[in-house]
Amino acid sequence: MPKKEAYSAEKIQVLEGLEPVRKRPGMYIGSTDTRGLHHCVYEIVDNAIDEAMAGECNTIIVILNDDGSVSVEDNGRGIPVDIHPKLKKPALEVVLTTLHAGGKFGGDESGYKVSGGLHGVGSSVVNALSTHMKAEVYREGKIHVQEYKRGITATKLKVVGDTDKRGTKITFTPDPVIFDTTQFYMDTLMQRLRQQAYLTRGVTIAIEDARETRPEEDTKHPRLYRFQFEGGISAYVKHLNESKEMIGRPIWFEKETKDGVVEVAIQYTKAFQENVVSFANNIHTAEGGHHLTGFKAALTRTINSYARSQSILKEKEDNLSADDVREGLTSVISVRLKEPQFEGQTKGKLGNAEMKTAVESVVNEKLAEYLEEHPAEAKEIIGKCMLAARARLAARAARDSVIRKGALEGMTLPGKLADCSSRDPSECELFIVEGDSAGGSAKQGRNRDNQAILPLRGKILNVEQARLDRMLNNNEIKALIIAMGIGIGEVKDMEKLRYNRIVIMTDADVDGAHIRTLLLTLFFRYFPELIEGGHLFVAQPPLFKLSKGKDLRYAYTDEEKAMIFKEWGITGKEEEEEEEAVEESEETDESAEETDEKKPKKPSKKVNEQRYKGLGEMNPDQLWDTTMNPETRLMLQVTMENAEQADNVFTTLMGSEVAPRRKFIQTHAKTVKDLDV
Ligand code: TSJ
Repeated sequence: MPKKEAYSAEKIQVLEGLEPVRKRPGMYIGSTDTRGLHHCVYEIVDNAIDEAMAGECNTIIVILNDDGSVSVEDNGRGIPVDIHPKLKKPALEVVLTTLHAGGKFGGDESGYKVSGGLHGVGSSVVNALSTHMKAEVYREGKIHVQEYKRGITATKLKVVGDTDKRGTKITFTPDPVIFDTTQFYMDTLMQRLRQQAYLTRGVTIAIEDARETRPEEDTKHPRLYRFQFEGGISAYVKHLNESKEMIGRPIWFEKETKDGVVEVAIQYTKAFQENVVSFANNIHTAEGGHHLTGFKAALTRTINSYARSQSILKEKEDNLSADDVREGLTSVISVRLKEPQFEGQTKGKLGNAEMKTAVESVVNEKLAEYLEEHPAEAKEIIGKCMLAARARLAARAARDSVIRKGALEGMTLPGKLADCSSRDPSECELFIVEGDSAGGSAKQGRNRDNQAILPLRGKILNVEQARLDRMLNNNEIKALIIAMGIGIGEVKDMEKLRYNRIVIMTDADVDGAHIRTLLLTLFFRYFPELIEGGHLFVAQPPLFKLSKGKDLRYAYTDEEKAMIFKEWGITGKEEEEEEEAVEESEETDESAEETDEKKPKKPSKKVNEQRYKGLGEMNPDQLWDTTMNPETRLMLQVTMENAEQADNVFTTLMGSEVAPRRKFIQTHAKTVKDLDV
């Protein structure tokens, strides 16, 4: 076959190779929403991380460019540029224009440890979904450049100069025809990059925001972040436990088995929550899998056999259960294997059965060794597990008494409930309101026909102090369950739901966020049907009341406040002065607010700002206008994903600098549904 023809034949094959990606992008990157968009960055970064895991680079930088493109650069060997013997094209071009070509071109099966091609096969997919991609390879003293448009080679591979650098730089511009949005968020990217930095000990991963105009959410971030953790997953565990009382230092071990490398870091805390995070080839396995099963089995076995060998656990006593030995435990399990199989609904479950044995044997051996060598710490850990066992038995007895058939039956509606007059569930709403004073405002401000109010005192519901199952015994929670009408456990009956919408309404502060998480967790564990049925909502009260003369406005975020001020022609400096003036007036004349509301204000161009510190500060009319009136309110519908996140302790995988509320709102902002249209 003449050479030229062979080349064009290849070319057609490649074109066919990427065409399905543009036709059905969701099949390749999961979705074309903001998640899919960010996924593109991860796909590219994964390639650089593979290079780092091969021990060939130590720095990766991600840059959000001002023109909407993203650059990812490493200081590795540089993607090979020599001509691929079969395809007769530069290896670089094959990698970026052929489906599933990533890492495979070397034909190198040298193993999981170097991990070339473990993942990151998606670089061509990203190329196909980019209006433009540019690859720069610094290799053997030369700068090699090639460009592509929508996955199609646009320029021949060229040498454009000399360099003493080594590495690969990929710059791509996501195609707005494919993606619903092409706006990148630092928060989202940082979260993942930080996680990857923990998983690849010692490697520096930096991100720079070089955009002139950033999304509002990002303006509070510095423009440059650098993640580097010498402690690897031990540092990760420490980070996850930052706010908790820890028992000893993180225990860390790593071992290579015939099936792959197993790395585990664990640390007990005095808290009750369990937080086990697992990864396979740096990919978060949210649904667990065999590696996790192996870990749990080994943990239970090793702790029990140590406790018995030391006679801490007496002969006649039962073994500690798997739940007991995981209470208060934080751990990160990271395995690397040759051919990972991801299963489950969200492909977040490791399907390789051999990893159970691999992890199990490593943890059995290394943990036993550790306990033997650290008897004081071991004693404290066992003590904690025994405490959990005792609490479990007590809690089960208590819960059984609540859940037992009929326990809630015959109980009258709680006295604290201000019910609505309608008995048609389809139009009824139940507001769960934090605090009695806010409850009072809500009762006065509501539409009595179809809105019921149940005030809850949040303070007594501290999830760190009380186990969730014990919470069911709490009178506040009992009142809620009775009010909803559906019962619990075996006697649960969704047909009896008394309100079509159940709305959690808490203060916009840390305590409020805490109570909200707790309620979400409760709903997630015991009433998932309510969430699945779309019955659960979170109210969004405003943060500020702003007025200028007669113009009264509410702002739900700091950014919105700034925008309203801007609209009113107030520059930053003036605004500051005004704020000071306002603060003074707030302190000296607190009742001015109320009277102002009722009488028309005197014409004044004075700008007034009130920051709501809690729902209780709002008078009934304000609460109605801003938060409860179906015509004007903003409510977020809770999805199972949201609730599960709350359940997983939403600080997981997040930096401590991000306030819980902020994170919560962000994750929800994407699922806002306009409920009342
Ligand atoms: F694939 C990609 F374009 F998305 C991409 C690849 C993006 C980025 C930011 C980096 C990389 C990448 C690939 N960095 N380093 C490498 N290394 C190799 O491709 C490579 C180099 C040399 C050898 C060898 O055996 O000599 C093998 C490989 C896999």
